[in-house]
Amino acid sequence: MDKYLAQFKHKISTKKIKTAVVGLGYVGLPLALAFAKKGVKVIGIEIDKDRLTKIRSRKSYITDISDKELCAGLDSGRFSASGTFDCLAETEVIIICVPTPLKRKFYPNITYIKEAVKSIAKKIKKGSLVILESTTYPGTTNEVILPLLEDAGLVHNRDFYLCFSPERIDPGNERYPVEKIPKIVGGISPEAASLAALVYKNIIEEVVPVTSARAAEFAKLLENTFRLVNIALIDELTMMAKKMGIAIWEVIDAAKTKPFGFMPFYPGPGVGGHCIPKDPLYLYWKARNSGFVSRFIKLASDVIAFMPEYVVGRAEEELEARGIRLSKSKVLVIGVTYKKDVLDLRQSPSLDIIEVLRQKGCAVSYHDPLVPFLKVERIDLKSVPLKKDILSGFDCVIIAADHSSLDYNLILKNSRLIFDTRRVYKGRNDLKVALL
Ligand code: SAJ
Repeated sequence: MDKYLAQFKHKISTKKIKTAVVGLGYVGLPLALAFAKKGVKVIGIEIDKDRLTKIRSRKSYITDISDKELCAGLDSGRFSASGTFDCLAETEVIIICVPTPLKRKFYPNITYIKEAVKSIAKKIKKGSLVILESTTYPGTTNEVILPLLEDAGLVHNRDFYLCFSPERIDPGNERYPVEKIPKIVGGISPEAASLAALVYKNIIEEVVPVTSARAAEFAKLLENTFRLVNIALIDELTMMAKKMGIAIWEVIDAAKTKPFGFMPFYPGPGVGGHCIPKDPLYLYWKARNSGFVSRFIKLASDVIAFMPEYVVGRAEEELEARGIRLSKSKVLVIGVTYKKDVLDLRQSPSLDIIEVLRQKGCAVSYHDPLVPFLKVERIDLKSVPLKKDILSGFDCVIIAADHSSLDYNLILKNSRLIFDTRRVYKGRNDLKVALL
């Protein structure tokens, strides 16, 4: 092993290196603070001025990070935030955690990755390790990032080392903080992979090396495609069971007693978040460009996209059974985030439910303890208070996100009809509670 590499590895293992984390979102900020907590100096590079202001005023904007944890990082002197890439002159590890949205359905948008890499290429300290964490299609690291750095006159395995290591944050899951989630690492070269493995060994108990960046990119997409397809499957079986007059929840509870070869998934109002509805479409796009059309991904994506409409259709059925026309009804949607206890509206099915209800002429309101105001797309609403006289004023209450802080007894006692998409009333056979 050449002398530089040996020295680099020693500096990483003894935490003598400085790390830059590009993008301080739900992935980058917890990662940066995890490094700082373990004694590694980290500079977070964040172009969003609002976020920078919040960090400097010692306020966290990420659900999973408390102000206290943010302040601990800042006060330790090992975490700071910057709005520019100038700090790369003193860092030797650069981890990219920027968003990878869709241009439109089935079309990746890796602009944020490209912009970050172009900025890095201008300021990188020669010999640095660059790691991409953003979820993307297999081949991005080899086919996009490597050429961008080489076009800047940099030579791999000399001026930079390049790796992919997928982020695996599960928002709202306290059982698995960053340090407890095994970390896959795949390099453009074995040297790059070995450096990245050492970087993560400073903060994560288990590092899982694979033989290439492509394998690491694909592993992440396998994980999230697995979830998308299985959630879509249970959503479809829920619609099927309803037609057959069978309660799907009881079926799931029975099936999950099987101690092997089964993993329960639960029907919901649709699939939201920044990952599950989107990441598999990156794989679909790359596969199609490689001459393979994934019917599973396409079908699963279509099934989950239909769920909000299905929910409104079911609510309409329940109202009509009580002699109320949906178009003349008042409906309260409870929970507008994409899943319980996580302040994140991205791709939230609740927003689609509100849209569909409105298109059907409904008077729609919402309540969400995490979201006092809802101003997205064509929605501009204020969360109504959860009070008995307000609840009783609605023809139907749809529970779309089952936040732990909600008073479900108050809702049950004072609502006329509850459409419970999350089975919060498990085991309470109350005529006013309808299920998917
Ligand atoms: N959902 C269902 N039924 C289920 C499970 C989930 O309807 O049985 C819905 C949820 O309500 C939510 C959506 O699917 O709207 C996504 O939920 P999720 O928890 O699977 O996804 P995320 O985006 O919050 O977190 C996921 C991680 N979750 C888990 O592994 C449990 C994981 O897939 C990724 O590590 C992470 O996104 C990521 O960053 O990719």
